Amino acid sequence: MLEQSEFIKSVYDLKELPARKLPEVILCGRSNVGKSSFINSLLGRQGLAKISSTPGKTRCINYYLIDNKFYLVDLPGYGYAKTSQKERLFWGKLVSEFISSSENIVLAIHLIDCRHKPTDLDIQLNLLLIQSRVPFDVILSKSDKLKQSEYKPSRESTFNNLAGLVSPEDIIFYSSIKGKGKKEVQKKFWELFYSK
Ligand SMILES: Nc1nc2c(ncn2[C@@H]2O[C@H](COP(=O)(O)OP(=O)(O)OP(=O)(O)O)[C@@H](O)[C@H]2O)c(=O)[nH]1
Ligand SMILES: [Mg+2]
Repeated sequence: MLEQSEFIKSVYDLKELPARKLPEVILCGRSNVGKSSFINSLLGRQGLAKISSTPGKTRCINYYLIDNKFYLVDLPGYGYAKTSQKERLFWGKLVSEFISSSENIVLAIHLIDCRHKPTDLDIQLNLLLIQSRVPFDVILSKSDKLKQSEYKPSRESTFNNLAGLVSPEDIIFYSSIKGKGKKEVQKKFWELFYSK
């Protein structure tokens, strides 16, 4: 499981989506929240998805083929203040059109930094996923930055600010550095793609 991973292509225009249709798991969330790091740590392949300390690194939709079964799709992050208005609009449009029009998304992983409460753009994304009837999981990233006592408040503030979640306990904490949460995420992939 999650053994073979291969970069397929970068997409800047929805007309360029891969011709081969497969189920997709998409990674979405604010710029710098750790989407690309999540992909690398989950696959155990540092450097597969590009990471940088400069936010806004992922500027296009990147497709990775996993075990010849499904695509992991790294989406551009939103909400980086220094990005020009024109570029922000371009990415916002690309991501929202992608989510609302895709018929292949089986799961959206919405990453939120565990130290911050969901932003307005997180709330917009949450509503877009619900409207588009895309199943989603909320994962709190960078959990290595939290003290034990901060887990419960972090989970509750996320739960209280987003719609469509059944219980705060459904929210997973993840750390790309420590590997926390990896087993729980692997279990989800197992159930989606490998157990049948
Ligand atoms: N402490 C800590 N830092 C992390 C973790 N995951 C990512 N980072 C750091 O956060 C920064 C952004 O990570 P990326 O994976 O590039 O974030 P992204 O969401 O892909 O960003 P964009 O491509 O701009 O949308 C980098 O400096 C990472 O090293 C984590 O689990 N813990
Ligand atoms: Mg990225």
